[in-house]
Amino acid sequence: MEDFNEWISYRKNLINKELELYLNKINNFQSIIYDAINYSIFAGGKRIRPILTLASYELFDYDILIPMPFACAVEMIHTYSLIHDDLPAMDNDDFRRGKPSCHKKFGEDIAILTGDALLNKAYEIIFDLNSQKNIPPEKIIEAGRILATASGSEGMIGGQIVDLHHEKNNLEVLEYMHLHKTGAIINASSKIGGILGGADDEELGYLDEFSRNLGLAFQVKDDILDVEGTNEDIGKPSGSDIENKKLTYVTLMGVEKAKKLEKELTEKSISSLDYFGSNGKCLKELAKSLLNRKN
Ligand code: GRG
Repeated sequence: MEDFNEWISYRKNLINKELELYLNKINNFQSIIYDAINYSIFAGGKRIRPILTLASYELFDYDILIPMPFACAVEMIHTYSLIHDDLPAMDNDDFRRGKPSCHKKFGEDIAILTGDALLNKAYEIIFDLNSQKNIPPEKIIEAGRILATASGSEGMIGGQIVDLHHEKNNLEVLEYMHLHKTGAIINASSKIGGILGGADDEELGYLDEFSRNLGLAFQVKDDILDVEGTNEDIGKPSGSDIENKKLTYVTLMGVEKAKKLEKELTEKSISSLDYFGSNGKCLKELAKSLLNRKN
């Protein structure tokens, strides 16, 4: 769909330009941190989460520069989580986004600090009230709180702990882990867009439902891509989940059932947007496009 591809690339380019501005290299004694930050941020991510923030905001208003600081903050936190996830103490992955992972390129010490720096930069941007004059401070605080909770021990970090330290042998634990590890930031990305756009409780409820199911569908697809994707497309060796004896939707239920589940979750997520009428068209297209993604 030509229009939709243009819609996506326009937003992706804008996000990349803003990220460049925020992460501009400073030539000082610690300048290596900017090399590592830029290496990881611009390694070729799809920018799904910041696009979700912008698209959720667009249900209510057209000016996507208003939620942009939050969209960039979400991508910074996502990239920090990938850098830390790749470390030897966690998933020990040598490749990310088709390139050597941050610690392979810069060493573990710099990779840890790069993740930490991105996490802190995200909140520095959000709470720079001078650059966010068009948003009432109470909305900035509410959206910031949602991002912090989603990133923390009851969100993404909680899911990562379950992944590393809890026995995963059934669908209930698997779903809990992914709703937190992958789903929490996807959920927050969408709700933040809604909050900044002025969504009421009912509208936020629909965005919550939409992005919860989308986050799970996204993870099921990730598991399918691990067995069906090419190394080139997914940017790392395929089949690593099976090799590492990981419990995934595919290893638990087989690839065909996993595909059926992904489709059902995507349809469910799309139907939560019916409430928004024709305003929900682009967000629905975004959900559909994730069903067909190759990486
Ligand atoms: C280390 C604090 C900490 C958390 C790690 C999110 C996470 C928690 C780890 C990522 C592990 C992983 C590969 C999960 C599968 C789903 C996922 C988040 C994939 C990567 O997201 P994409 O596909 O990546 O949006 P790009 O590179 O396009 O941004």
